[in-house]
Amino acid sequence: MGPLSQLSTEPLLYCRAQITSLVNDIIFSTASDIRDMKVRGAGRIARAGALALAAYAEAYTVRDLEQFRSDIRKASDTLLDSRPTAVSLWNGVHATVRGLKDAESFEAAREAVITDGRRFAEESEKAVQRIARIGSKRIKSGDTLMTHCNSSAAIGVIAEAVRQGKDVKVYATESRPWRQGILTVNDLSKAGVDVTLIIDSAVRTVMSRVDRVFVGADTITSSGSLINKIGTSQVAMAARECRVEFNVCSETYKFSPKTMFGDTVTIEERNIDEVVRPGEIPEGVKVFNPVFDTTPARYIDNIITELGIMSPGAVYGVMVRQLGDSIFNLE
Ligand code: RUB
Repeated sequence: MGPLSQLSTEPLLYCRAQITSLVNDIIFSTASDIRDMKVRGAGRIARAGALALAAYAEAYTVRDLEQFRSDIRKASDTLLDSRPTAVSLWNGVHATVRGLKDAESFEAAREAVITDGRRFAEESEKAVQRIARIGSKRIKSGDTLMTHCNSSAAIGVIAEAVRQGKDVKVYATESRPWRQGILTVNDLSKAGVDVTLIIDSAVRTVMSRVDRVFVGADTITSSGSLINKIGTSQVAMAARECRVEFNVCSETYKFSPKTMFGDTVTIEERNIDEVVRPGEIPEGVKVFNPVFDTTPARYIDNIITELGIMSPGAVYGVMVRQLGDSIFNLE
């Protein structure tokens, strides 16, 4: 390559590098927003992942199918590495890239990622709205409810019941250490709900006044167990002891098909700075900060999904039906 061609291609290479780094920024900034919990909640992170891949595909300029496939795979892995527990992100990313394999041209592959990413996000929003309509029917005027953490699906159900004119009271847990309960009381208060904030250790005391619990889901396993914000299982056990109905509000993209084949759900552990300030405890004292826990299926009365209300025992059948033939490619 002579000096002339070097002169003419260098600016082009420079521009291409700039564009590539801008395109990669879409993925890196979404992954870091999810990791730092600027975007949080299982539904929101799934939509953010799907829309980031769609935006990445839209901005992608190298018109080479194999290169595109490989870069989308890397982008997907970067997003999936951001938080490990919510299967919604995995399902959202896989729903977005599913057309890549059979696409015969770069244009077709890019179009598939853009369309499927946007479709996933739209359907996810619709599922949350449908759950609100279905779940609200479980609530009677005069009910006292409890919710834990900050779940848009659970809040949607309660807000819809109040919108229909039902008179309900809600206890919302603080949800240490991130205190998502503060978001919840703000959300519910904006929706006109009579809401009381309680500290997490008040759950057992308050449960005797509660008629129904509504929580969200990060992941539901093939055996119908729930993985959700740490403390959910204690809420469920207290509810069972007091004979209080325990409802999980979960879009079906929070069902984990991987658990059918023996995969276990990784429970995220976060930095100890979220629990104690530097210097607050003696050196050598350990801090354990798991941010999700597992509620066994036997503590769950209803799983409220966009397909309807089901028992934990029905989850396996729904997974098989939804996956169809693709079930054989999962193991
Ligand atoms: C949020 C949490 C929520 C579920 C469901 O944890 O556990 O209950 O994600 O939320 P974090 P949604 O704040 O650590 O992400 O119904 O909004 O999907």
